[in-house]
Amino acid sequence: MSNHSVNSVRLLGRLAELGAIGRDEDGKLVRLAASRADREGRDRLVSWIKAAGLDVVVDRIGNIFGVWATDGNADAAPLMLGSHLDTVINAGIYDGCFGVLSGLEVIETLKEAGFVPSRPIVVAAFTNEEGVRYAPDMMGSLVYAGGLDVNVALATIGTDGSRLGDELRKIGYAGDREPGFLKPHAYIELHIEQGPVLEKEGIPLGAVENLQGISWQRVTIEGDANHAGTTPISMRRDAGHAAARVITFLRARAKASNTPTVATVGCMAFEPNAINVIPSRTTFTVDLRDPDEERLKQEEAALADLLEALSAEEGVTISVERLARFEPVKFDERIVAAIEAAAKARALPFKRMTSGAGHDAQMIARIAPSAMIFVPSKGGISHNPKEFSTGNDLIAGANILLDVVRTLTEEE
Ligand code: HGY
Ligand code: MN
Ligand code: MN
Repeated sequence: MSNHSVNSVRLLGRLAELGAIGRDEDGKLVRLAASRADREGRDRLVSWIKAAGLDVVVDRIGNIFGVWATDGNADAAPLMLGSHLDTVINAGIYDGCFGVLSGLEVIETLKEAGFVPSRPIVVAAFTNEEGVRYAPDMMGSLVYAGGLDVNVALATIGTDGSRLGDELRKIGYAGDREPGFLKPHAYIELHIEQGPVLEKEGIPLGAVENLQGISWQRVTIEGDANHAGTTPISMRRDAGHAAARVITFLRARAKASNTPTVATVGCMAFEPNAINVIPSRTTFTVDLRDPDEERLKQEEAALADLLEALSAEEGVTISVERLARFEPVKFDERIVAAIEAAAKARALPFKRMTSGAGHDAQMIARIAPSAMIFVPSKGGISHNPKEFSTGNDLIAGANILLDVVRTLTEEE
């Protein structure tokens, strides 16, 4: 099997084609969940799934499934592949799309080779993996895995004040199937690493054995607007300065930790946001991550302690809203071993690794044995238009997925 290959022209061509969908007036790639641009990307995927002769199913949270079942295997639990099509703001073209398109490509390659799997093979595109417009991230797969009620998810209000359920209906992807309608036999997600490890070590493939914990919070600091010129420092209730102390505190702690702990303040808004007015309010997000649950809890506690001290020292009022909280996840040893075996069979160097990014696989792991395959990211860059992976690495990763899928669906 290890000499069989996916159709690299088709796969790389579709990646480029999908990457051209959802460009804004400045040419930036922005396909936020349930947006018009997201619909265009979804429609293109559905056209490819239909052309491949698969059944298309959409569930109530808008997850899209391409189902390849035969008369002989339709009753068996399916092997599920997939990832997501939605992107961050000013994104690269590989994050998520590579996993969905490779899943479809593997199915088409196996169909064209006359392979008859022992069970259905399904490719999934999960809704709102990025969580940029609607929190939490990995929402569609979280709902699918039963970790969030679908009606609660549909009622989520986005950063633009929109309601997810309304937006899914507007783009024609408010499906009727109940999320979780297919319980996978196993789930495998092929994804770009989005980090520097594989490239730095010159290794073309990652067998991902675990994924770090994620904590998302929104912090609001209320102070007093006042004149920038006349208000003595000692009399200020400066929400902007208090926010700045949070950012520097989080960076200093993560840097000093000598552990994989990371902390990011990605969004921030000042009010009234005027050059000569002391900010009366700041609203910002805090993204904390760590592969170790106890350490992640310590980081959250340290932040809570700082916010308490800040409100006393700076005379401000601070409130915190939890946006997402996912514990670290360990993937299925049997599937990770199958990924390693497939790499060995192709004499492809590989290494076991932890995922720093969140992925749909961490949610589907709640209902089925799951694992991930990584390919190198140039410069470790992602969530950035400079995101890039070479055609060779992409195809090598897709061929490992092909081999593992075949191994897991050969007549048992
Ligand atoms: O946040 C993440 O790690 C993923 O990109 N949603
Ligand atoms: Mn992703
Ligand atoms: Mn992402």
